[in-house]
Amino acid sequence: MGETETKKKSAVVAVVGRPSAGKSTLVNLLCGQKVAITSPVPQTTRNRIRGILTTVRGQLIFIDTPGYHKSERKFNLYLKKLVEDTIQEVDIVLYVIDTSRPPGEEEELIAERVSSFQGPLLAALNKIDVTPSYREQVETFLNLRLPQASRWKISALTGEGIPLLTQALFDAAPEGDLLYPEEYYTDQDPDFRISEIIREKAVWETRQEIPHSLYVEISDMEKRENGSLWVRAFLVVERESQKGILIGKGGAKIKTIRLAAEKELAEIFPYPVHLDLRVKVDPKWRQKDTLLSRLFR
Ligand SMILES: Nc1nc2c(ncn2[C@@H]2O[C@H](COP(=O)(O)OP(=O)(O)OP(=O)(O)O)[C@@H](O)[C@H]2O)c(=O)[nH]1
Ligand SMILES: [Mg+2]
Repeated sequence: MGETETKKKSAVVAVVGRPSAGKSTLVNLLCGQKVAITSPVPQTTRNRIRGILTTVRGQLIFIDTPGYHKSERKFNLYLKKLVEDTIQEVDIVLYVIDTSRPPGEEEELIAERVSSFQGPLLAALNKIDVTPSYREQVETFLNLRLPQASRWKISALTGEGIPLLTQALFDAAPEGDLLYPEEYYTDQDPDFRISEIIREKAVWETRQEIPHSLYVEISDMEKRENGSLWVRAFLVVERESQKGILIGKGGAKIKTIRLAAEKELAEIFPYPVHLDLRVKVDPKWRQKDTLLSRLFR
């Protein structure tokens, strides 16, 4: 390496915060690609989703995490543990805090969790495009609880403040080799991505109770002779009434979900994806350890 050539930076960044703070929206924006599904319904993310940004300065690997919040339900304990484990394994923590809501008990909980992190801690004050704003309360909260965190005012919706935040992340990153090939922006398997996009469309089409009661499982995938991919997926809910809502009158709702998912999948994959969606009921799925540990990784 020549003397004038600067060394590459490389870091794994945990993106943490309470439900609906805008973590997934931010990761998508930072990576320039949609890697994580988003929705107005809290607790959308259930996995550790990697989004990768490669620039001339090096590579940042973002780990989007489920919204951190207090709950003793088995389902939520799994999600909480994913966040806690992630913080243990990363170089940098990016704490996303929503300035459109006053910081409350949930923020206290996250602040406590990240306060012991030894590496660089950045706080992204998100949703600065929203009025009324609780930015002052958020600043006071951070002064009190996490004075060591640097502050970055951003909007993951409009993109305001993002270049400065990206620069700060690279500044904080250690020198190192790229962990992924330059063209990668995520490391998700196709079947996981497909199931997530189906889940996102189902969440947007139903809202309220359905999103938390739903998981999507791919049961079959087959490459067809014409080059297209055929996928059968089950949308699993907890009650018969929810099954009815998802299917809709004469199958109208499930058709809307299918078409929306197929449209988005056509933009992601270099071949058409045809979905065969089925709805089934499993009243106890959120109590099953083997299923939860397989689904929430
Ligand atoms: N106005 C505004 N809305 C935002 C901003 N960032 C995110 N949102 C919205 O906030 C909602 C939640 O966004 P997500 O990115 O799904 O939030 P999350 O933190 O990943 O949520 P969980 O996965 O449930 O923990 C969505 O409706 C986003 O469009 C922002 O900067 N400004
Ligand atoms: Mg999310």
